[in-house]
Amino acid sequence: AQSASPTLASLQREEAQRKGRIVAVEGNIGCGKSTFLNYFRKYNNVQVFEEPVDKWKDVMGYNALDMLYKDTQRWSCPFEFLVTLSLMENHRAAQGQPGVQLLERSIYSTRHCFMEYLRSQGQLHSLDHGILTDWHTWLQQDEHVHVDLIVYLRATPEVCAHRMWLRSRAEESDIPLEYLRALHELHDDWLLHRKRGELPAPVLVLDANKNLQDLQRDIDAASQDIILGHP
Ligand code: TTP
Repeated sequence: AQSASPTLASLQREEAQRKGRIVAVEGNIGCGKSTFLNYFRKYNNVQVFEEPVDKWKDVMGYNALDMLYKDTQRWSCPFEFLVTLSLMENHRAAQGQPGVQLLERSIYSTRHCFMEYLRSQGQLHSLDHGILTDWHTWLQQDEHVHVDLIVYLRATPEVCAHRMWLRSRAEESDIPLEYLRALHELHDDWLLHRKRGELPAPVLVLDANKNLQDLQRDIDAASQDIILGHP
């Protein structure tokens, strides 16, 4: 019977399920990436890969995140290597899985936002930056860093600062607004103005200044894009 034949949408859904789909969630510190990821935990075809910030607070007994903020010049290089390793672990775990894999960040924001900021401030020596960049170039050639979509949670630096203040991560207590402003520009340059070369995937921009309730409406409206991609 006609009603039993599959629709185009259902075929696309099946295809996406079979192949798997990798979505990286990006945006400034405090923009709400964790809240966004938590929202998707209710879907049983979605797996969430969080950034292991807690692990960065205990690396062989050292609080690397705290050391980074206390003496950025000294610790930025090993910290960026640490972040890159953590994110590569997530990339690799997500590849080849059926369903939707939601990644908190990707190695791309480490490179284009954080490493770039640290270099521009002279807090990452140009030799350190060069070696890290070579590593990133090599890693990007690896099939395991494939991403199908980037969701950019775009919030003003002021909103991010307020949310950071609400969550009060001790290590981040002295972060100045200027740092969030600079990171905001770098995310925009990378994802909106495309100043950092070819993007690894299409970008879906969501206005993350909204409160959670309003943002949820946008997320629900965009879920089709996030889960299946454009037909
Ligand atoms: P984020 O990766 O922005 O994670 P978050 O928990 O702040 O995100 P959200 O509030 O949106 O849920 O940053 C975590 C910490 O790690 C933050 O202090 C910035 C730092 N960091 C670096 O210093 N370098 C890096 O390359 C990355 C990815 C993070």
